[in-house]
Amino acid sequence: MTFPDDFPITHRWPPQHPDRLQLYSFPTPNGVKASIMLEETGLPYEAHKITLSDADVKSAEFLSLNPNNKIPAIIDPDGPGGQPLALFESGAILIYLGEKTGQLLPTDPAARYQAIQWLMFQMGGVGPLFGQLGFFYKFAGSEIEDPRPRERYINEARRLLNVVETALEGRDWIAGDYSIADIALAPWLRALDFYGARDVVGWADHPRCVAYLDRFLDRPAVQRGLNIPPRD
Ligand SMILES: N[C@@H](CCC(=O)N[C@@H](CS)C(=O)NCC(=O)O)C(=O)O
Repeated sequence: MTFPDDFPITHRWPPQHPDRLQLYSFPTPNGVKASIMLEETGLPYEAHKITLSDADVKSAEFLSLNPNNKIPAIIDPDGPGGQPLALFESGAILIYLGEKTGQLLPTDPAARYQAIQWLMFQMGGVGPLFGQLGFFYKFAGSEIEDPRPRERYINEARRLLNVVETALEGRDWIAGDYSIADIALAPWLRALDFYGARDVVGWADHPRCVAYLDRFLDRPAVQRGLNIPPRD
């Protein structure tokens, strides 16, 4: 496989710098994980805006990269063995970039598995559950009369927030040192504000989570990554 010739996504989103890592994304809580990680590591990359409209994420060109029609996705023209590597799923992208750059993924085995553990906690718990909370509390699902789905996701979000609050006792970052686990988790804590759901999950009663998110948002690379690619 050669890049860009063997990658149909480039027909619609052509690279200006084919030697650089290509990011296909939109600044949502999942999308910014990849852009923040790229900003933190300093790896040269080129960002392409893929909106969440069907015309983009369900286009044949994007599906050729991610058959699951979701951002973010990347192509590294200089992947393992010098071959191009295409990758989707933000957790896999974070692990890959951590390993490629030797940054933000500890090399000590115990610390490494702690970081991966919290990354998985976000991928399998916080992300899907908070996402459903957003749907049932703010978006189309908020019009559904049956209160049970809404209550279910509010209660689960509260429970998950308590888990994070407890885990942050005596530490600045979720797995000890700043890592890919924080880049996965903190954007989802931030999303509670976007969903207008802070009060309903008792955000202010979680002072360690509040301080943790402030600490994350204070990082210059995070501020840059939150707006890549620009929405407009
Ligand atoms: N598990 C995936 C989830 C990605 C995801 O849900 N992306 C959303 C935006 S935050 C998306 O692309 N939605 C478009 C769609 O579902 O049509 C990951 O972590 O990469």
